[in-house]
Amino acid sequence: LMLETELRKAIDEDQLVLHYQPQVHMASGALVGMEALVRWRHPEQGMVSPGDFIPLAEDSGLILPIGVWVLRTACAQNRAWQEMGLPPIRVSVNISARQFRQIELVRTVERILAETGLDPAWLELEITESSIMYDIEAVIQILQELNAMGVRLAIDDFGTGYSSLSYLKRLPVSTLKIDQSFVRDITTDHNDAAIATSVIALARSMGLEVIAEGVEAPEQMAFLQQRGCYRGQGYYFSRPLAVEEFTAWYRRAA
Ligand code: G
Ligand code: G
Ligand code: MN
Ligand code: NA
Repeated sequence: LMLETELRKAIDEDQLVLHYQPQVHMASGALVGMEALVRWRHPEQGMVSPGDFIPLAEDSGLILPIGVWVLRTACAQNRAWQEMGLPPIRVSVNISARQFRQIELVRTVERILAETGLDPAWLELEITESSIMYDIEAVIQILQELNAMGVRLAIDDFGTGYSSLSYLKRLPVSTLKIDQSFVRDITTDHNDAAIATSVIALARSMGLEVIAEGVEAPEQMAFLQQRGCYRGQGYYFSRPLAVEEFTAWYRRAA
């Protein structure tokens, strides 16, 4: 309960920050996008990772104001980079299950895009399989409205949830993200290799983009490219970076 009170304060007192992790075209190293990842700059405990407060934020409902803050900050930052003359790329924002259960999400996204002046094409929302499956019919409607607005939609951690493949054709998503748990041992574990290969083939045959997460080594990158996955995100390219560091990276790679 104390943590909840502190988290409430964190929102009001500007203790949350976003870091950005590059997403690259692996062959050329060109920057193609970035994922916004929230951190809590706690006055005593230092940087707290989202794994340690997002679950609490979900349970308490604080994820709703946090989610609005994350969306607004990421969209405003992306617009600011464009205004600096950097070539436009997409920013991906994680949306939790609880946010997705609310039809207000559509209006919130619309309002934030209008406020920040960001073109919807430069925003991607990452949703997990479990949040899709929670209430599939309601989610499809929300996704269709976001898609009609021109916002891109990605399924995060693909392959780790319980989604039935038959739903995939009904979802207006444009990207599948191969979960890092399959990438970690991709060159040594036959099952992980088979799953990653299948996800790539599925994405390609359905005309979806595919990106691998958690790429840490050149062998993993080579394996993915050989099977037709050309985009990657992971420590091999860069960790998530604070705004200033990311700006320097952006200038170099774009
Ligand atoms: O950055 P890190 O690997 O520590 O993130 C841990 C988890 O927190 C990941 O599953 C990531 O998707 C989630 N996460 C990071 N930022 C956000 C955010 O802004 N909103 C939500 N809902 N989840 C986030
Ligand atoms: O659940 P989601 O896919 O949004 O989580 C992304 C998380 O993965 C972030 O917290 C980020 O810090 C972490 N991450 C990013 N790149 C790598 C990597 O190469 N290896 C590992 N182990 N984690 C990574
Ligand atoms: Mn993600
Ligand atoms: Na993921």
